[in-house]
Amino acid sequence: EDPALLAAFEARVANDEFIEPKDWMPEAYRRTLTRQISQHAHSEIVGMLPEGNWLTRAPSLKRKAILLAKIQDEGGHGLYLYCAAETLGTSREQMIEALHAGKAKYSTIFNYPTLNWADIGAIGWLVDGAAIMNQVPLQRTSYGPYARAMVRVCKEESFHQRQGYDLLLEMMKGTPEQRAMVQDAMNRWWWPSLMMFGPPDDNSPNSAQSIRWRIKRETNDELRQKFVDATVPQAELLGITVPDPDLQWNEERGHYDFGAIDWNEFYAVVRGEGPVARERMKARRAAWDEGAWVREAAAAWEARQAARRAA
Ligand code: FAQ
Repeated sequence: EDPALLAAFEARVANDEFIEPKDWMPEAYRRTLTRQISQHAHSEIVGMLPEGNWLTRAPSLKRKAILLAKIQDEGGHGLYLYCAAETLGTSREQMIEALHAGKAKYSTIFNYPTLNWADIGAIGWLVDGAAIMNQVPLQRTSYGPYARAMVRVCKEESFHQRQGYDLLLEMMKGTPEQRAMVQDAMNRWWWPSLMMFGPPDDNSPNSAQSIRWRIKRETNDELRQKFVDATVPQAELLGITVPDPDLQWNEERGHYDFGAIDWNEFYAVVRGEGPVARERMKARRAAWDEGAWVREAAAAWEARQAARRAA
C-alpha cells in the first residue's frame, strides 16, 4: 500500500473526518469493517428469532403490537447494516451465504432460549440496553455509512429498551409468580448480556487497531463497565437481585466492581455451541428457503416494470 495514501487516510481519521465508500482505505480497514458490520447485521436478523418465538403468546394486544413493531425494527436494522457493509464491496448474498454456512459470527446472546414471557422484557431491558451502550459511540465511528445507520438504529433501540423495562415493571406489580419469573429471567440473561461486549481488552485481538482507526470509539471493558453502572440501579428500582455475589459499589473507582465472567462459556458460544445455536441456524435457513418465492416474485415484478419502462 502506498505510504502517502496511508498517511493521508490516517490523518483524516485522526481529524475525525468520515471515510466514505469511494475514498481510498487500507485493505485491513475494509476487511475489519466488513467483518464487524456484517456480524452486526447478522445479529439483528438472528436476533428476531428469540422474540418471534413469543409473538403468538403475547399476553395482550398492546404487548403483541409492541413486540411486532420491535421485531420489524430489527429486520430493518439488519437491512441498513447489510447495505452499509455492501458499500465496502461484499454482496449481501455472500454475507448471507456465510451466515447460513455457519462461517459468519453473530452475537452470542441470541443463542440462549426465551423460556418465559419475562424473557421478552429482559431482552429489551438488558440486551437492547447493552446494544445501545455499544452503538451510541458507533454513531461516531470513522466509516460514514455505518455511523449514519447507527443514528436511526439507536433511536429505535431506546424504544426497545424502554418497552422491555416497562414490561418488567408491570410484571413486578403482579403476583408472586410473576415476580419470580422476572427474577428468573434476570438470573439467566445477566451474564450473557455482559458477554455481548466481547472478550476482555487484554484478550481482544481486534481492539487496538480498531480503536486506532476509530472504528471502535470505546473498548469492550469500558463499555461493559458503563453498562453495569447504568443497569444496577435499574435492577434496584425494579426490586430484583443481580445474580452476582461479588457486585459492589467501589467508592474509590466510582464504579461497580463485579464478579468474574465465565469466558469458557463465552468462547464455547462463539464456537457455535450455544444452548440453541442449532435451532437458530435451522430457523434462519428455513426462513430463507421458504422466502425464495417472495424474492423471485419481487425480481420478476421488477423485470416487468423495467421492460415496460423500456417499451
Ligand atoms: N458474540 O477482538 P474482539 C443487536 C468475536 S446488538 C460473538 O473484541 P471486535 C440488537 C469477534 O467478532 C448485538 N462473537 O472483536 C438487538 C472476534 O471474532 P472475529 C450486535 C463475538 O470486533 C437487540 C473475536 O470474538 N452488536 O443485535 C462477540 O473488536 C435485541 C474477538 O473479539 C454488534 O455487533 C460476541 N458477543 O469487538 C437485536 C455491535 N464478542 O470476527 C435483537 C458491533 C466478540 O475476529 C434483539 N460490533 N466476538 O472472528 C462491535 O462493537 C464489536 O464487533 C464487538 C467485538 C464489541 C462485538
